[in-house]
Amino acid sequence: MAAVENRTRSEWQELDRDHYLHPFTDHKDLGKKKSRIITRADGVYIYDADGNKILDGMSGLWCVNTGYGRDELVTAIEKQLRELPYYNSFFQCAHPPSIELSRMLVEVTQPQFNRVFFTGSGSESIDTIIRMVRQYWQLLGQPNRQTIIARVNAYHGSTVGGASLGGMKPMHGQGGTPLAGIEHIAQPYWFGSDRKLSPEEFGLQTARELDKKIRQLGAGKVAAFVAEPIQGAGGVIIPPDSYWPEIQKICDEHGILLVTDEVICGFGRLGSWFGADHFKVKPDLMTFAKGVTSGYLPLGGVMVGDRVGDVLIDKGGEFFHGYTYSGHPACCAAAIATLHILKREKLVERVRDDIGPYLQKKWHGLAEHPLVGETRMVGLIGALELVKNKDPVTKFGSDRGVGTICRDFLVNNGLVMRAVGDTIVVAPPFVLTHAEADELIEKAWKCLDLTMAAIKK
Ligand code: PXG
Repeated sequence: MAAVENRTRSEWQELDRDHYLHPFTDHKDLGKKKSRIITRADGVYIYDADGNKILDGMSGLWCVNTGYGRDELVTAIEKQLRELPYYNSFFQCAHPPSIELSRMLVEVTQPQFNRVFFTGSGSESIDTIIRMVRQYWQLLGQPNRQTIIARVNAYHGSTVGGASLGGMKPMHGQGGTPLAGIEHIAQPYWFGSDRKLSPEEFGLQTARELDKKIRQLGAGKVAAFVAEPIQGAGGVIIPPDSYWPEIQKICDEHGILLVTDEVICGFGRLGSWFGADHFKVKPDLMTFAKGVTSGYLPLGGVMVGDRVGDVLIDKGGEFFHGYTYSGHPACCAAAIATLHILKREKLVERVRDDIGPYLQKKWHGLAEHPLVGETRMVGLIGALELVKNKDPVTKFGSDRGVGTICRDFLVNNGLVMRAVGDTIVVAPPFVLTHAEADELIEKAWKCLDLTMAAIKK
């Protein structure tokens, strides 16, 4: 075996196959196909061990929002590592980066948010939510309010709490999840319905499932409703405009806490600082991760609104919860630098007013392709639906794996997008130029053609 710096692609692949267990992966299958080894990245491009240049239409995994190769982030992290690489925030300690980041997060979030709890990931943030909302009602003398309502096909992470709250059926079959006291209602996926209702009617109908579920369980039993503003991993499900206002109304009527999971939508993805801002709802709590550091280092957290924060602090005593890496100084330094970049380069505004609308227009042009049944996009997060027939809409059988065929053509032609069943999703970095957007669309069109030819065979 060659020294690390001289290893060939196939040597890396063999070591990978023998020793590395990947997340969400069928290893028998991977052993046959072998991993694509990514060795470096710059701007919106990643490069593999064979030197192929690939446009990263997924920002890593919905996170490298300010793009690769940012010296400013590396310098900020390095400076912090030299000064104070680690210290904890337990036992009455704190350090400048975690305090400064808290202040900055309060500044970019809605006025009810004055406090933040740091974690290391989106999943840990969701676990924090589960414990925090249940503790809140306990402290208010309503210990029966413990049930949390989430949605079918939601993704909230992979810890026991995250897998339970998420609505991914295959995950629930493994490892004893879901936890007790978690309920799921339908998702606002209009294209996935029989489309007999208008999107607006369908949005109202699915939102009212929350009301129905609360009444069925008994309002005194329900602690919170948790949802992604736009479902990401579930296939970029953009709810009809009628959906979120109705959800807010129902939460208010029953007095239950509203939690938005902003792990993907937060920090500008929709062209607003948070998904809640875009949909004009007022959450009591928000989870975040990913884009807060542009993915350069792992950091997550929970924005705690005053309704919950005041009770936890005034009545709560010690909240027996926290992680070794809560508020890790280097991760906080990465987040501070990311926020400075987002503000200085006005990237949130750029997604809203410039590259967002530019890519959206071209993306909707893909709807002309015979294989595309629907296109949708908000800010820089979008999806297209591959269908067998457009009118009337007929889907491929899930056994045909058309989405995966298309995804493979895309990657082999220099563009990363993800397949969620037969839905192709996209979420490029905010620094995507117009020329790079053109390249993305050209490659997408070409691979739709290749997919069509392949499935006709
Ligand atoms: N909430 C949401 C909304 C997410 O998208 C998590 C929580 C969990 O975050 P961590 O940091 O614990 O992974 C996520 C993560 C995919 C994919 O295939 C999406 C995620 C993670 C892995 C894969 O789209 N989202």
